[in-house]
Amino acid sequence: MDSKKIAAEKAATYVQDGMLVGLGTGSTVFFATQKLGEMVKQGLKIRTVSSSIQSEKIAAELNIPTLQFAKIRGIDIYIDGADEIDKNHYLIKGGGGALLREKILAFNSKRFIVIADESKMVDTLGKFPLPVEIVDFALEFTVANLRKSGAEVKIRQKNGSNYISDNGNLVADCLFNSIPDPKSLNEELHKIPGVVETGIFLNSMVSQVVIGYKDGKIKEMTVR
Ligand code: A5P
Repeated sequence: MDSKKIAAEKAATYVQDGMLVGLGTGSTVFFATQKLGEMVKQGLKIRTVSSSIQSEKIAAELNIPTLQFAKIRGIDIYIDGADEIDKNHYLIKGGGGALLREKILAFNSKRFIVIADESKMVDTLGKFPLPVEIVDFALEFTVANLRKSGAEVKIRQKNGSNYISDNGNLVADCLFNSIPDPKSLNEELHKIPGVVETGIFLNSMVSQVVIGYKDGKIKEMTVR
């Protein structure tokens, strides 16, 4: 059984008629979007806003109504994956490069449901390199300051060039190995001029975590 699919389809059951739904980015939320596509076909009335151009395209192909990001004021439910989830439900996100839009959606949603397979659960964040969106024109200054914070920094590449986010920025993948205090690190990184957003998502943004297991079981944790 696909553990990502199990978690994603469970999250889709929380979507109801009339909701404005935030759709994340990645291979886990892909299954939730597919499920919502089936539900829309059967008559579910929702509107969606996506955390990436890629996700918006997938939703549109499934005939799920999509809205422009800039026009949205509030979201009922936001469904998205994560790269790591620690025991206190802090997250690393942005492996797919969509962290800025993802954080705006998570922050502005009544309910944020994180979906993942069991491999994403960790005691302490940091083995997954933390994605940090940075401005292009101050690249060297910003990378030097990220290194001072203790990270091994690599500028994300795609097809032999720097990866450019949907917002026209670069992504610095910062390997810390261990992030025992995600809240403090997030504050420290935000003090660096040139940092647009970090992939640390505070647990105060998370409503619920749904984990899918290989044996078909689901674990749901209510965070707030
Ligand atoms: C996208 O930028 C990310 O935050 C994803 O939500 C995260 O990388 C999880 O992706 P998968 O569901 O593909 O593991």
